[in-house]
Amino acid sequence: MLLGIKLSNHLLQNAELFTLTYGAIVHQLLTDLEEVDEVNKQLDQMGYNIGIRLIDEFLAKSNVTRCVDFKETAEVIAKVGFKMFLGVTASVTNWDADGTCCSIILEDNPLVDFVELPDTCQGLYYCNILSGVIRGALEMVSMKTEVTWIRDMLRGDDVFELQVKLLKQVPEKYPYKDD
Ligand code: MYR
Repeated sequence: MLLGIKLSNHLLQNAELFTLTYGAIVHQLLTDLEEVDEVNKQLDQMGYNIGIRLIDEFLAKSNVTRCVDFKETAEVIAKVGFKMFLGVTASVTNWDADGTCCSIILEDNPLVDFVELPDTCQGLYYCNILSGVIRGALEMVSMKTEVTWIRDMLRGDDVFELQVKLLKQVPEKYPYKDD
């Protein structure tokens, strides 16, 4: 067995179904791709594809207006985005001096409920879909980012820590061109 799912005898709630479905996707990718690095890439790509679509739903439902700077954007992701899509809030820390790199800290992550990684999966970034989602969503609001896992509770860390680095802010094009 590639991934251990510990499940006690109780009725599944929606959130649990979501968690288990995600586990099944990761499990299938591990079976199909065999290499954990490939699974990491695939999860990130899946997240990116979700992120570029999810931003519309996020902006429509949240009533969030354009953020004044990247600091505000990071807070919006942590407090509003995570709440909306994962049901938990995160905190933002470790800002660099120029305000273009920070960490989003997740103490509670429903994606990993019931999950234990066996030794064969130690290089796996199980939640890599989340980094892809953030990268994809931000790209749609003109921010090119690099999103990297710094700490991971499935690897024995005390929290999940995602580093979000703003690489480039692309000026937005006026959507209705004459030519
Ligand atoms: C702006 O400056 O236009 C506002 C940008 C807000 C971006 C919010 C992106 C939300 C991403 C949600 C991630 C959820 C992960 C589970």
